[in-house]
Amino acid sequence: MMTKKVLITGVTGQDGSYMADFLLEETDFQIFGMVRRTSTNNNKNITHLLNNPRFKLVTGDLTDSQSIDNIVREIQPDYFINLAAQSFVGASWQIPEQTFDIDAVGVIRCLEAIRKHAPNCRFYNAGSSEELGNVDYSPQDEKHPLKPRSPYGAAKAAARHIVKVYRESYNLFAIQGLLYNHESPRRGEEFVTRKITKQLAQIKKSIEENIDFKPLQLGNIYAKRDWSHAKDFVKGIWLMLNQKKPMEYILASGKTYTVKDFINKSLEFFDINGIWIKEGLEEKFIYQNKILIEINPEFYRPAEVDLLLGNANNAKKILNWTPQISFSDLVKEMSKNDLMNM
Ligand code: NAP
Ligand code: G4F
Repeated sequence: MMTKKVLITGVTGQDGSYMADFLLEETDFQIFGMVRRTSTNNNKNITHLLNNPRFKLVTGDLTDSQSIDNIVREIQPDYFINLAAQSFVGASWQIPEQTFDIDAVGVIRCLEAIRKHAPNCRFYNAGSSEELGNVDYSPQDEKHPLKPRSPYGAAKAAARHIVKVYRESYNLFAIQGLLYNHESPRRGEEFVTRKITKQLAQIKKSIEENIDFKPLQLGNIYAKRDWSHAKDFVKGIWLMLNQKKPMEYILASGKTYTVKDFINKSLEFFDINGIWIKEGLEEKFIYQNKILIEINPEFYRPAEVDLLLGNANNAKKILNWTPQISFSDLVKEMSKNDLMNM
């Protein structure tokens, strides 16, 4: 029997790199990781895979239909896992057109290539709880209406519709999971969780060495998110791709925490016992008479998603999927990793 082939886009990112690790460990499939051309090396999340004979890099870009078309035609993948995106919500107001081009039109480019060259290929697109945005109820389930609040959320919502249209028009196995926030030591450094653990690790080291440091500056620390570990989610994506019928599910922990809860958990790991003072833009965290954390309105968004809390009961019941890593362990792992790499 021919070895199955999996194409993963976004392989240099958090989820793409964990997906490649997972499939190399759990299957004997050949993995193709798509990377885009960059002027400097961007492979830190996949360095450990580069000599693996079952892992091969291919060059393409979601904004370039010819590259996607050529890759699908040449590889003829059995699975196409699209984890590439302009994934930072905050930046999507500055680069709305590029965000839509990559996160929505890019999905059409993938679907067209599959339709023409590999119609039996199973396609997964990375959907997001940001599509739900200004939520009507909590916890949110798969029936919740799409109410995006950011150009990023709107692009992912458009992608969800086009995936459904291609599924129904051409009978493709094409799905878009609806995933709540998931993090790890491989998380990009501008996302709030990694920004917190990385900068608090730096502050901890500065305190120990008695040198000056800049306070950690944040925006809305009362936004609530349903955070999990990315390793748990790549397993859920793979289960979704291997069902009999192309059904779409929510993956979430079912618990929600404020950004401030995340900060407090990380401070606990670093053993920094200070106090929070004042409110609103004046709110600060003080330790030994020094400001460690302060609010900077620059990090507020033009429109905020105040609360996300997912109901993953369908994924639990039908896919037998449950997240294994708790919020507390996630924060500890990220904080420890950043301290060790200081
Ligand atoms: P990430 O770490 O930011 O990775 C994004 C990946 O996309 C990177 O490998 C990046 O390549 C690649 N990429 C960006 N633009 C591209 C383009 N034009 N062509 C080809 N590749 C491109 O994101 P992540 O956290 O792993 O998220 C994976 C997917 O899940 C994304 O679609 C994201 O929107 C979605 N999602 C994430 C979460 C979450 O909480 N993590 C939740 C819901 C949905 P470079 O390295 O070259 O920049
Ligand atoms: O870490 P964030 O930037 O993630 P956000 O916006 O929730 O988006 C992430 O999760 C989505 C799933 O729901 C994904 F689709 C998306 O790709 C991405 O992975 O911000 C989390 C919260 C927001 O409410 C933000 O306003 O933290 C708040 N926040 C407060 N201060 C901050 C900051 N966010 C960032 N990035 N930086 C701050 O200084």
